[in-house]
Amino acid sequence: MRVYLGLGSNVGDRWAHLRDAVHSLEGLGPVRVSNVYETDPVGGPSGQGPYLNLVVELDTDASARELLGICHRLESAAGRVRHERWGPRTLDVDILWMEAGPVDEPDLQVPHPRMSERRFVMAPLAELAPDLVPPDWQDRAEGRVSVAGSLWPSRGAGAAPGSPR
Ligand code: A4P
Ligand code: MG
Repeated sequence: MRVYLGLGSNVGDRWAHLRDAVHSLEGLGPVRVSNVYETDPVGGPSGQGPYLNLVVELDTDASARELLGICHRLESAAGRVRHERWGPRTLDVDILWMEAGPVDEPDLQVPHPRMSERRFVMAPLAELAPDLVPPDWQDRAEGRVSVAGSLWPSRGAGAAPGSPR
């Protein structure tokens, strides 16, 4: 089943946090990875640094609950400490959409309820799943984004690379 995860980092070695997380996700099965985008923070305290964001497509039979556990484990592995909502973080991993269908529970909503308002989600998602993005997302979504490169330039298209693995 197709699943899309959104990853973001704006603290520490942002390229390394994203690369390590995607590397772990590859252990679950085949993945497709968008370009990495440099993005302005949306919401949260003023003065936080820019994010790097990307989207990963997984092919997995894991349940939404199992995926949420995986997201939290990846965040812990990156040393994430939660201070405030939308605050700076080494790694955020959100479930964006699941082919298995929607989930609406107090601590888990899929599709992610705010994804279509955010360019940092829509731009990388549009690369992998144009069927999931509204045609007018560029007008509706907020926050500036630009392609920063690819996690593994040798594996696919991408502009300037981050630190090599
Ligand atoms: N949760 C509910 N649904 C989901 C889901 N679909 N995927 C719950 C993952 N988690 C989900 O999240 C709080 C709780 O949301 C989780 O424990 C889970 O039970 P969190 O990661 O601890 O806190 P958060 O990320 O600060 O809150 P939230 O509401 O998830 O934030 P958003 O809306 O995801 O926004 N700007 C840029 N440029 N790039 C970013 O990546 N990220 C955010 C976070 C804000 N601004 C950003 C970025
Ligand atoms: Mg989150």
